[in-house]
Amino acid sequence: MKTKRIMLVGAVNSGKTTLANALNGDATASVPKTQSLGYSACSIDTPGEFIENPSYYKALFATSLEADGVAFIQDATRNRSVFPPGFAAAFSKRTMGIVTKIDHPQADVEQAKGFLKSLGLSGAIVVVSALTGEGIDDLKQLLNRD
Ligand SMILES: Nc1nc2c(ncn2[C@@H]2O[C@H](COP(=O)(O)OP(=O)(O)O)[C@@H](O)[C@H]2O)c(=O)[nH]1
Ligand SMILES: [Mg+2]
Repeated sequence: MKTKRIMLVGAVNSGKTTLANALNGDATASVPKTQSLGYSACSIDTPGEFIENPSYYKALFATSLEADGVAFIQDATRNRSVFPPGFAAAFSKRTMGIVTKIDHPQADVEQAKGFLKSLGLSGAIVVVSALTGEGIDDLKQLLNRD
């Protein structure tokens, strides 16, 4: 079976590139600021600017056509969301939520899940830490199911 590829969408510094490295088995790779799309076997990493600036939304919609699904990334340490309510419904692919940085002392996982729920996701919300690896194997299994 072909590896499923998920597009990662989220704010600047939400942990997208670190998560992409973990999913692609390269957890120790350095994390340069993502200025452009990062294509890997399991993921398409997108710049945070694409969700923070509505004039880039069309780039997200176009890129999603090359992915099997779209994952919206919410940093558990942030007390705000950059996603417009209902935004997941604008994509024709399967959508899911991923809460990152759950290892952090300031993480508020329930608040982060609440932000993601307002997106109208078709799929699940999973919680992970790329730092400790918690939830990463579960996420990989979920991504490659059916
Ligand atoms: N504590 C903690 N920090 C993380 C985690 N994932 C990423 N970070 C940190 O968050 C910052 C932004 O990560 P990055 O992957 O570059 O975010 P991006 O801008 O969304 O690609 C970096 O300093 C990472 O080390 C995590 O699971 N736990
Ligand atoms: Mg990045």
